[in-house]
Amino acid sequence: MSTLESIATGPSAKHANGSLEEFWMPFSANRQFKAKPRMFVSAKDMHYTTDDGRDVLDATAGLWCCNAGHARPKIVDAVQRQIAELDYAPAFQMGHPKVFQLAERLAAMMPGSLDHIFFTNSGSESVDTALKIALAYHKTNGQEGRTRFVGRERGYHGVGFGGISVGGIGNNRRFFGSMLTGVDHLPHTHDLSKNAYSKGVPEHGADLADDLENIVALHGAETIAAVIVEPVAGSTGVLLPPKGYLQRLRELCTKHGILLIFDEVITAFGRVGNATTAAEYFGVQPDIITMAKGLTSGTIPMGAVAVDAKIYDAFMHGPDNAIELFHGYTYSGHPMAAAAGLATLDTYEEEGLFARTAELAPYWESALHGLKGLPHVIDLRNIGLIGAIELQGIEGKPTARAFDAFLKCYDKGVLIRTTGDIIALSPPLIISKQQIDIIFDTISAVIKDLD
Ligand code: PXG
Ligand code: PLP
Repeated sequence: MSTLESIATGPSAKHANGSLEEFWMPFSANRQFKAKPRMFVSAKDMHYTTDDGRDVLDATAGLWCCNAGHARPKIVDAVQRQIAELDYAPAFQMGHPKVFQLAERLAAMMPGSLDHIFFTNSGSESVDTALKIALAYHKTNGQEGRTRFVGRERGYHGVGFGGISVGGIGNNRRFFGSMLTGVDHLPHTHDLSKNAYSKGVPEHGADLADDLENIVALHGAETIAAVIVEPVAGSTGVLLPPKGYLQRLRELCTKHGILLIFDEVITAFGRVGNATTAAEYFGVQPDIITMAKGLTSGTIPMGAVAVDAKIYDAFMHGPDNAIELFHGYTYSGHPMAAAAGLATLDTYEEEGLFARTAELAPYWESALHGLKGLPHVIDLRNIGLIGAIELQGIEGKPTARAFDAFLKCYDKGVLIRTTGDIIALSPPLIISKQQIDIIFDTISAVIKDLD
């Protein structure tokens, strides 16, 4: 479309920086945004700066990804140097040193024998990669009948066809045909009637894992390749695993020879406590972990899949010149992403940021639970540096009340994220106590002011 034509589509099409029409924004209300845009032009540490020069405190680490904060010097420097030194190296049949260094480093941070790392460019690609590895593993292992997957209601596993198939969000599935076949879903674990206002993991619901037995009874264990769950569901509003639930899932998967995949795209890299992964934090060992986001602190797109040694080893036979896994991306282990990843892991380590999560978590928890009793608030949930405020939706207008809170917080200089009528918070791990106070004081004032 020409500029003149786009201007002719109305005031929503114009902005100081040019036309807004052409860019189809992901997961966004395009027309609402384009009528009243919200633009960030720079970021540093805990803050964004808007195009009208306002500082906005980042209570969401971008989209759960900038765990080290914004424009951190070591990461910026590593990426700047990398692009001048080696911009790209072919990912297939060739290597470059940093991708091996990053895999070695990451494998050492993984729990148990998750000793091998496959690189991708996003969480969605990590999920599809993990599902494909699970299928190929069983086939390689002489159990080619294991082709089914089990996900969970209200699970988010990205937007690839594999991810939406095992995911449990109606809107993310219903427009997109038949997806993967052979998928069942466990019930979600969110139960306000029993667990409202729990601090940390809730008491009730471990038995919901036993539904896996029903699925096994229905199809036979010998048909099921893997179970995939988020240890803490992020996207659908911070749903915590009931005490003992993840352990129970692990026991059942082991009993039935089913691989257990933890999707840690949000929970990895210090988000839930003083641990690299939620698996380590909860002391439950999966067979595969998917990651992305915090791996590079959101700076350069990168995802990773950590797999157990027994899985990797199952592929490593046959002739030396045979490709073992027919899967990979042009940009798997991209030099820029590898450089950013190494510098990010350095930053986490040098600044002790995972320990910082654990140090701040009690303060965060009490600040969050200080909102109890405010109008519309029906639940408060937390773990590590994650928080959720569940609001009663407006009758007949789901999501409207929380979205209004989002706009009002933004106007007051705090970036929050909403999903349905739930406010989800996940600040960079460099946050100070004073900034925690600002976040909850602002949200409290905004909630009191909501319709
Ligand atoms: N798995 C999980 C558990 C995720 O949270 C993905 C996979 C997909 O990652 P990519 O990189 O393909 O987006 C995610 C992503 C939100 C929000 O506000 C959450 C995600 C992405 C964007 C927004 O809750 N999670
Ligand atoms: N489509 C075409 C036509 C391609 O040639 C390729 C890669 O070579 C792809 C899709 C996949 O792209 P990527 O490897 O970046 O996922």
